Formats: sequence, structure tokens, C-alpha cells
Amino acid sequence: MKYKSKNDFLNTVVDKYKDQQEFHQAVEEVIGSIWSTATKNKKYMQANILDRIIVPDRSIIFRVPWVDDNNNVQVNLGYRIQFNSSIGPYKGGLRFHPSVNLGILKFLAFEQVFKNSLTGLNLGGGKGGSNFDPKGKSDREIMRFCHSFMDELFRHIGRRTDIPAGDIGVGAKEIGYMFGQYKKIKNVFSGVLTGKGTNWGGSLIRPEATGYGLVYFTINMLETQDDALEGKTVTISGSGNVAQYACEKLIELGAKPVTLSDSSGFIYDPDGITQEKLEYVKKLKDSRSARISEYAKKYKVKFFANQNPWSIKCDIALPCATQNELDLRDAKKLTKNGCIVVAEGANMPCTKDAVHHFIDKKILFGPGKAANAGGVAVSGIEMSQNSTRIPLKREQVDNLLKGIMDKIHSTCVDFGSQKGFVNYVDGANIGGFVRIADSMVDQGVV
Ligand code: NDP
Ligand code: 2IT
Repeated sequence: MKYKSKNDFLNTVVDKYKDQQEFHQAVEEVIGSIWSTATKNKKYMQANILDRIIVPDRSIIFRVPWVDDNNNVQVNLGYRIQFNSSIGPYKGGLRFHPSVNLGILKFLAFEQVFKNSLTGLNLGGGKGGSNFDPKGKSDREIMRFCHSFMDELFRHIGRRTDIPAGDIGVGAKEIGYMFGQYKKIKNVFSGVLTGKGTNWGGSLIRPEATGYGLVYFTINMLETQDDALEGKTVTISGSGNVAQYACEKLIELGAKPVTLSDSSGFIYDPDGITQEKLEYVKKLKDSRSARISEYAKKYKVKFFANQNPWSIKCDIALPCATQNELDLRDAKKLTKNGCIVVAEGANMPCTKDAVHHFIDKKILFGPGKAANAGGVAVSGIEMSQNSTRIPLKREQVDNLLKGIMDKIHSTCVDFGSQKGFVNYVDGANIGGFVRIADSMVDQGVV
């Protein structure tokens, strides 16, 4: 083998992709788990899976020009990373956020490859987006931006090639504008995007799926210790799609969510966020410019400016905002305060050191690629409804979602059990990897 050790391999990744720290972090986490599985397998080594799996099939970068409300011409960068298609067409969200760059999208697309594999569906991995900032933009500006973005993206996607969906800054509204433009350019009505409106091919439960799935996975983890969700106090970060529906399912199942946040700070509601209060948050956050601090004013609770919620005592913590939002200091605060479960609703919200801390302390830690896979799983179910042209009922989709989360959980247990402890990071990485690697071997050097 050309690498002396795992660290030798990882050093070459850092050298090759100097400015892509988030990508290094994601690769290091996966390689840390799969190194021995990969290097002991003769077929994987002959096919050089290790070198091949960390390089995207292609990275597309393009100009997105648009006209703002003052008639000024603006330009953003658009991206689509088509990472791996060994088990299905590329699938993964689009993120619109000023922090978006190639390294961030490569980490997200790389994670998506393993996440999609874990769902058991035939979905390859991809991710895309733009450094466009939807905050402070009018609806018309967002529409013009989405149309221009699709003016280029359309030539790279298709229902059997690459099927984007939402992520940070992209929800039903943006998917609508992009779908409309794709249909106009191609003159085909197809399931080329997921997260569509239910009038035009969207699946019931898709908006809820990531948050609901996260809670189902949390329950599965608790059950391994004969514990249950009811009565547990839960801290949540974020107040967007994933955070809102995680909160909703927690309320329904008798847990007590006490925090929500955004990039300005967090609110702490010690009495618990109720469904009525959550409906207020959903309406408030219809506008991406609205701030969660409004909740504090309305319900007379405390708002902590420029802080995250990990100092609040809880049984369960669900980071649902963004990458690296929970570091070692936060992790120590959580375990010191008695937190027994951390499940990642966001992609890679915990830093490497924070993850190691949780595993050292042997608490239940659910990595994003397993715990937040419910969203892409229901996207897969939306695709199959588009193909059959038969929409499923709410309960049918919810049952399929539960079944997929159960299956992901048992894959993690199968591949991650270590002397009475489940290392979900290893379980998810190895479980996701084996299916991809076997498929790559089957298909030869392509
Ligand atoms: P939304 O745009 O709906 O909400 C994002 C939330 O996170 C907002 O509250 C936002 O606050 C906060 N946030 C974003 N960036 C930052 C930041 N840099 N610092 C602090 N807070 C921040 O996105 P989603 O809920 O869809 O996505 C949240 C996470 O879940 C992401 O990591 C995403 O990749 C992941 N995910 C999403 C899935 C989906 O189906 N949507 C599926 C699986 C994972 P503000 O309004 O101030 O920006
Ligand atoms: O990170 C993710 O899994 C998503 N943003 C959802 C992807 C999808 O295709 O539904």
C-alpha cells in the first residue's frame, strides 16, 4: 500500500485540499472508522477504493447573475458537487448561505454519500448551493436569483441523474421557483427536485421528515438503554426546518424542549415550548430575516444574545443549526450537566473534539449521517411517488420513515457495537461505506 498509516493518508488529503478544513474534518471522521475495514479487504485495496472515494465525480462551479430591486446587477457563485453515484443518481440538498464555498459543499456532499447509503435506498450523494444570502432579500429578488441559478443548474441535473432538494436557506418557496424555471427551460414536468409543494408532486411529511426522523432515532438510541423519551428535557439549536419539526415531534411525544436559537442567540423557555408557541415560531421564521429574540419578547422568557444553548441543563441535546456549532467546551458543559443523548440534526454540528468527548464519556451520540437521514429518506419516497404517480397518505409516509430510521439504527448497532457500548460514529461510517465500496468494486474502475 502506498500509505504508511491512516495519518499518512489523511496528511495527503490536507496537503491536496489546503483550504478545505470542513472537508478534511469529514474525511478524517469517516476514514477514522473505516480504515481497518478498508485496508483488510483485498478487493477494496485492489480497486483503490480509499483514494477514489474521497474524490467527487465532478464539481461544477458557475456564475449566477441577477438583478436586485434597485436594478443593480449582482453576481453570486453557484455550485453542484456530484460526489458518488455508485448506488443511485446524485441526491442532496442546496444551501444558500453567505458562508458557502467549495470546501463546505464537498464536506456536505461527502457526508451525503454515506448517509444516503445508510437509508437503504438507491440514492447517490451530492450537494450544491450558493453564497447568496437570502436574509434581507425580497421575494422577487429570491425568485430572480433562483431562476438564474436554475438557468445553469438545469443542464447538470435530471430525475435519473441528480435530484437536488433543500438545505439551509432553501425551503419550499425556493424549490418552487427553481422547479418552475426547470420546467420552463426543459418543457418537462418531472421529479427533478424534492421538497416540492404537495399540489405539484411533493410528498406529505417531507417538510417534517428530518426533524421527526431525528426524534425517532433518538428514541431508538434511548431504547438500547431501556430508557424512553417521555419527560426528558431537550435543548435544541436552530429554529429553521429541522429544529421546528424536531421540536414538534418532541412535544407530541411528551418530552420538554426548552431552547431554540438562530445566528443571533438563543431563547430559554423553562416551562417548555408548546405547540402553540411553536406555531408562532413557524410563522415568524417564514421570513428568514426574523429573529428568534421575538419569541423572548412575546412569551417573556430570557434571550441570550450571541450564545448557543449548550450551557442549559438537559437530558438530550439536538444541534440543528449548522456545522461546528458545538465544541469541546460545550460538550463538557453538556455532560457535566447530566446530558445522556446528543443527536445531530444538522450536518457535522459537533467538532471532532466534542465527538471524541461524547464517545469517551460513553453517552449516546448519534452522528448526523444516521440521525438526520430522515429528510433524504422521505425525498427518496417523494421520488418513488413521482415515478408511480400515486401519492401516499401521511401515515404511510410516516411509517416508511420510521422503518428507515429503525433500519439505520440497527445498521449502526450491527457495525458499531463494542463491548456493550454502541459507537454510532463507527457504526454509521462502516455501515454506509461497505455498500458504497462493494458497489464500486462491482462496477470496475470508472
Ligand atoms: P434552515 O435554513 O431552515 O434553518 C437554519 C437554522 O440554523 C436557522 O435557525 C439559522 O439561523 C441557523 N443557522 C444557520 N447558519 C448558522 C450559523 N452559521 N450560526 C448559527 N446559526 C445558524 O435550515 P435547515 O433547518 O434545513 O438546516 C439546518 C441543518 O440541518 C443544516 O446543517 C442542514 O445541512 C441540516 N439538514 C437539513 C435537512 C433538511 O431536510 N432541510 C436534512 C438533513 C440535515 P439564522 O436564521 O440566523 O441564519
Ligand atoms: O442534508 C441533507 O440530507 C439534506 N439537506 C436533504 C437532502 C435531500 O435530498 O432531501
